[in-house]
Amino acid sequence: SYKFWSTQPVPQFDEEPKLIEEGPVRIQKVEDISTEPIELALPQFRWVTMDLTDEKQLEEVEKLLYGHYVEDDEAMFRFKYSGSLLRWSLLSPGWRKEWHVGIRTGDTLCAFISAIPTQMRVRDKILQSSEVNFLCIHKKLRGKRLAPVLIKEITRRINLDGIWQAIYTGGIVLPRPVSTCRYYHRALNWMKLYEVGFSPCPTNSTPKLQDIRFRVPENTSTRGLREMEARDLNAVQDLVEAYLKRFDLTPVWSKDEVSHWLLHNKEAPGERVIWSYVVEGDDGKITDFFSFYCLESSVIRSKKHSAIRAAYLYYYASDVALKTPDDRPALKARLNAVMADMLILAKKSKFDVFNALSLMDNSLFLEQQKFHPGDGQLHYYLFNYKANPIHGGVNKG
Ligand code: YNC
Ligand code: MG
Repeated sequence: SYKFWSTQPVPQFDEEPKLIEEGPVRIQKVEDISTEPIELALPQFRWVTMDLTDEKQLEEVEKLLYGHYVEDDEAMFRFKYSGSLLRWSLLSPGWRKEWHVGIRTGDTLCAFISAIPTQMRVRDKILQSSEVNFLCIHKKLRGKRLAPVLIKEITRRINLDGIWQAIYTGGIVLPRPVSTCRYYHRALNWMKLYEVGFSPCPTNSTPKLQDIRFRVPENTSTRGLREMEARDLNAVQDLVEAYLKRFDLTPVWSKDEVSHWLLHNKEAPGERVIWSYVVEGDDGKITDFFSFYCLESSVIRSKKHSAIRAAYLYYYASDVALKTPDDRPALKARLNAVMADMLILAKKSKFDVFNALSLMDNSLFLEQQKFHPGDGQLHYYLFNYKANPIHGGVNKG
């Protein structure tokens, strides 16, 4: 019953789920891709390419998402992407203006979809690919089959650049997830999360006790822990690359990308996006790395609070996994030590909650660090690539 998705080069639910040879679903040539935009059925609509280096246009996208982007099932919270977070997400190395696609009615931006180029590794194959995100349609234009039009238009623009694969994620089930993760939440400001209706109070506890339960120490305890700096780029790239080899679906980053995605740019305008830390051994070697980014959520109806400040676990790595690859207890102990410090640092930076997904090695520390599973799931999808199911190993913003 997926009228649109059943026509697309993605595995369908009725197809045999047994082990398959991995590869593209269909092969095309750039010459065969139309140079004309997909037709917009309604005459008052027109395609626009958004220039996100222009502050005014960036603000228009910010405003559309602010009012109309992803909400939880009960419509209590809505993702609130800041201008600087959008700049980080969409102006990454190699970004293309044509992949920032809008629809206007009159002067008003009423729909958006975007992609960025990325190399991705699926098991042993490296693919030139794209990452599609920020599909958003104004609430008044929902249910009009505009989403398939946006998806077909961005596919066309990506194909014209000779790229045939994409990765994307979503909370809804479509044909057919390659991986599914659960969201976990770790309260840092439990009382506020309680007041906005995010954290319920268990019947055998009281708000006061809950607040105490989620307190973190004042100071970190890992020796050699400090903020990542530009001089750490090579070491962090090597460590993260080696660590990610252990997973089946990962990005493959150039030095520029490592810098863009992981290094806090003090000169960048607007609110801070990324926090990255390293552990430097006594010999000067970088042994561990972790990072998180800031994504606020609007609280849709609360008198007291307008937004929740959430940290999302991003990439991390530890050389314990490389030096003693089979020693899970050693890795578990190390990750728990650094992640406990990460929570302290996030608390110091005024985050209300720390979010993480059930991927990479997160199962080794989520429960011990008092993360609790939420109701949200995140499905990962590959466009025009069949792959066997993947358990853990992706991470994205
Ligand atoms: C979704 N999230 O199933 P069928 S995530 C993909 N991703 O098609 P209409 C989606 N498809 O079932 P509405 C989707 N949500 O008939 C719905 N669909 O086959 C499919 N929400 O279209 C749906 N942002 O226009 C159905 O639906 C068809 O008006 C119905 O619009 C949907 O960014 C939406 O959650 C999501 O703004 C735009 O509800 C709207 O309801 C909205 O009648 C709030 O559409 C915000 C929200 C989605 C966040 C994200 C990733 C998007 C990935 C898109 C797929 C990319 C494929 C790869 C392309 C490049 C290929 C290369 C190379
Ligand atoms: Mg629609």
